[in-house]
Amino acid sequence: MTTPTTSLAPLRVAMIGSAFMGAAHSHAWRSAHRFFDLPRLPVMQVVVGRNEARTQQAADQLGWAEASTDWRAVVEREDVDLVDICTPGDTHHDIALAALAAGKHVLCEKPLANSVAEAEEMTAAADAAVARGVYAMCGFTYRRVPALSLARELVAEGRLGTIRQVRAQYLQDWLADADVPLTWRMDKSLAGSGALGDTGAHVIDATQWITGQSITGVSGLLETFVTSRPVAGQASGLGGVGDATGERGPVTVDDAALFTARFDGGAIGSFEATRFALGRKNAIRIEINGTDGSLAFDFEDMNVLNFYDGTQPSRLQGFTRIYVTEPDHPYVGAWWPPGHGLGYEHGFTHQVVDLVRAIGAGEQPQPGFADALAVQRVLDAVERSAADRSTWTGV
Ligand code: SOE
Repeated sequence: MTTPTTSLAPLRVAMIGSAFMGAAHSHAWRSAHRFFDLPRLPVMQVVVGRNEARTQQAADQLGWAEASTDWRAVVEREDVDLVDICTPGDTHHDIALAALAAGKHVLCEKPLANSVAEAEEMTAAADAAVARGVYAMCGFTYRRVPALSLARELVAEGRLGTIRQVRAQYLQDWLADADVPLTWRMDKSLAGSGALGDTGAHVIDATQWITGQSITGVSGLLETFVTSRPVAGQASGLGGVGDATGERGPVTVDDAALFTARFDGGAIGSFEATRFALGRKNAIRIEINGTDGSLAFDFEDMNVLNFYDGTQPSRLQGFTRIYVTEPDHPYVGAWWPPGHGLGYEHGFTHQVVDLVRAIGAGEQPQPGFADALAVQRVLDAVERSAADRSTWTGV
């Protein structure tokens, strides 16, 4: 554990949005410098929300010095160095462009935007800002799960040989009940898409990053099982209990998404994202098969990476369950004694660590907006493919 030092130059943060992601990011801004050596000291300057009382409550609870309801004024403030965007997708574009124009570094939640056109504009603005020493990063947090970072290292070391197949699933079940109330996540004009962009985007980014290969084409299938939901109800966590007897509003996004893909290094992939996989709470499953070995990961057992070394003599072969809790595993040494394990929140802390270190070094943080634009292009291709029924073959 490192000792927080006030001799570091501050990095004054404004966070826009204070719900689930806002709470996760706040935890990261609070804890990063207490466990990792950072070149700048994060200062939780101001949190922004729409409702004054609720935002003040969030500031008090999450540890922000101030609350505001005016993001446009906040991104212009002299005493803000970085804008952290934790709002629904429909606002990412405007906030990011305004922040970059005002010379602020940006951390933007995924998916980067609600369309390729928006993402292109954001990426152009981020590219232009680099010359001014201003950096933008997209929050594909799962890159910072130690087991997935280790997976990327093993692929880069050539331990899997040539990658042949990628199998990726992001399974949740918080919408399986047809009377979960309607929220922004089910409104295309606010969220951009449903399971596809919300969680599918994570596994698209993770698999491209781990394999070092880019997706070049897809064939997609989207489904909305429950087309209307209660307008009123008690939201809790992601889901909640809706008024089953009252007014219903339309669900305009996909509940589940499936697609197959080709990667530029010759691999083929299958992808699935759903909020209807009853019993699966946050099952991010990634399996990669190469000519020399395989990797398998499930976030519901997030401290474990399964590795099959096909170069071993056959009498010794079998998946090795690597418990990714050793000091020489990515990020892990900064935390607890060996074997004690990490949780969901640590990925966000590692994200802050990598961002602040890149800013301190004057380097582009990863993933930048260009990487997020690449993901956006895949999302868009899946939607176009799913809408085009001409290649659907009846039986
Ligand atoms: C909801 O599906 C959600 O909160 C996503 O928006 C997050 O990106 C993911 O980390 C957890 O699930």
